Amino acid sequence: MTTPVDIEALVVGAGMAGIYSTYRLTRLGLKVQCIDCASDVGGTWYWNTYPGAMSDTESYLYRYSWDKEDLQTYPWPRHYLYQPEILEYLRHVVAKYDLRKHMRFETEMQAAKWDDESKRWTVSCSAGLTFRARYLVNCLGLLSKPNYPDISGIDSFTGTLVHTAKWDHQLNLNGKTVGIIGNGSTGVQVITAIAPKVHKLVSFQRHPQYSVPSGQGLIPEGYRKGINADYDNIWQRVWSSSTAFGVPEVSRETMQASPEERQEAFETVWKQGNGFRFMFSAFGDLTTNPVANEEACKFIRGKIDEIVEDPRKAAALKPNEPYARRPLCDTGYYQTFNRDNVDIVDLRKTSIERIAPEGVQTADGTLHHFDVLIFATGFDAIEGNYLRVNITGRGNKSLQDHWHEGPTAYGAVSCAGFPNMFLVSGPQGAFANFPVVIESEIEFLAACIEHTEKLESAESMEVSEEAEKGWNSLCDKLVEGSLFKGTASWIFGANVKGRKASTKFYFGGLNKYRDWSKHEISQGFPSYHAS
Ligand code: NA7
Repeated sequence: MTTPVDIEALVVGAGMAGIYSTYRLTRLGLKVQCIDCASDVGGTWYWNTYPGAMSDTESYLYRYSWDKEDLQTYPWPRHYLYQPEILEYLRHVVAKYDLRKHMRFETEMQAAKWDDESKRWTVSCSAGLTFRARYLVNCLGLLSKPNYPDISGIDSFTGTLVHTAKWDHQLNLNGKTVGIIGNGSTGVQVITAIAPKVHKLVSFQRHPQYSVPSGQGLIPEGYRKGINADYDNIWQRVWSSSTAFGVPEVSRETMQASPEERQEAFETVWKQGNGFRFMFSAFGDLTTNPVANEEACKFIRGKIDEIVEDPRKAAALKPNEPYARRPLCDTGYYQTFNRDNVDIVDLRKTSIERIAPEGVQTADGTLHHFDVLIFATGFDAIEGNYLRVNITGRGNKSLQDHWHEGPTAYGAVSCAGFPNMFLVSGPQGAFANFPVVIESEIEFLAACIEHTEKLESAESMEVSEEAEKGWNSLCDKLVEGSLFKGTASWIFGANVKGRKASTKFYFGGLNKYRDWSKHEISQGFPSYHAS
């Protein structure tokens, strides 16, 4: 081991969370080092460079809230941002605040160990580098460890195989025969983007998705002016909302409306665009009342029938489970299947048997030949990134051990037995618009660090086991009655083989999360003890 470099705070990850953490902690006067295994800033938006990659949060909210001047001036031409635009924005913030001097790239945290005597974390990184820090702020990302499907024969494929989270920019799809496995947020974007380029595209679809139009397009004249003039109110509304997506959250019950009113209400939000608007702005009970939920499902299935001309493709695209996965929106996904060069294999009817050297072999005996196979199969979300690093807290307890029943964290930021360690976008954070969630968590941890810095006879803060267990029970309780719970997806860890499903989000809403945070801060962190 090389001689450790002494710093005050180590921020691991230079994505949206790592950038803001570095900004906040340097503003507290701490000596901060931020590291990332990538060769530049960006996190999610550094890695996810597949065709069509974009945010489904409206541009005016997919940014930091704390720089008013930047909010008013930084350009965004369309309602939604594409990946290169987000990456450019993040680079711009890093440059504007001169944060790069605190950052080191191609440096991966491999192990972190707490020493209770010196009250320091020793963090060993790639290239033999070691840091000794009072605070360890993990901004490892919610969705960063790619998940590969558990299908036999993957290595035998002789064409080009690519995961969307590790896109190969040398890959030219023009005129190619392409198969894609996965039709979540990512798959829907890729399919829509590449269909016009490729010779043939086949989507292998296990669960169809309910998707609504995003409303993407250039912003009309005067739109930006209106947003700029109202930004203060906009943020106030976002912070006091549950989902923080800037859409109205209504309480009207679906079944109280007449069939005509229902149709009209769904039609209005469909036309306005945005997945969260469709789910929360027409009626307030789509995620809790199965009867109401089925009304939304019927509406979207009706749209699929209207849009998709080939009845076989339309039948394949229509989901029959509740509308209770992450709400998707798109820029013409269902329409894409009207193209002659785009087809769909309904894996509810025939499963994938294996990947063969030539392509994909399905159980009905068909061998689908491909030049390129794309995996849009998602991520080992939330804990996936943590469990590959050896993090050891007080009394030699590993984070793996601590999370053997599933990942938990008090307020989504602290684990008992891991003093002065914080997580951002770790387990049990608010299920809401992520930039806003990230900021809210960082505001909390920065306040906790500031508090610790002022302690006279102690150097560390550690959350109590009781508080962490209480938060976990609260998360379990809050998800009761939500239709999300019954639908297998990454949101509960059900997408990764061998991973125990658990409650990985706080479904109380961002507003309640922020109330909790304000209360804990104003009371002097009663759930923590100093030592
Ligand atoms: P998701 O939402 O986890 O989607 C992964 C997709 O891959 C989904 O359609 C899965 O089908 C499919 N999948 C995974 N394994 C297989 C196998 N073995 N066979 C067939 N299909 C498979 O990941 P995304 O990257 O799209 O989105 C993640 C988040 O990023 C998203 O929610 C946004 O927050 C941003 P399934 O539905 O499990 O049947």
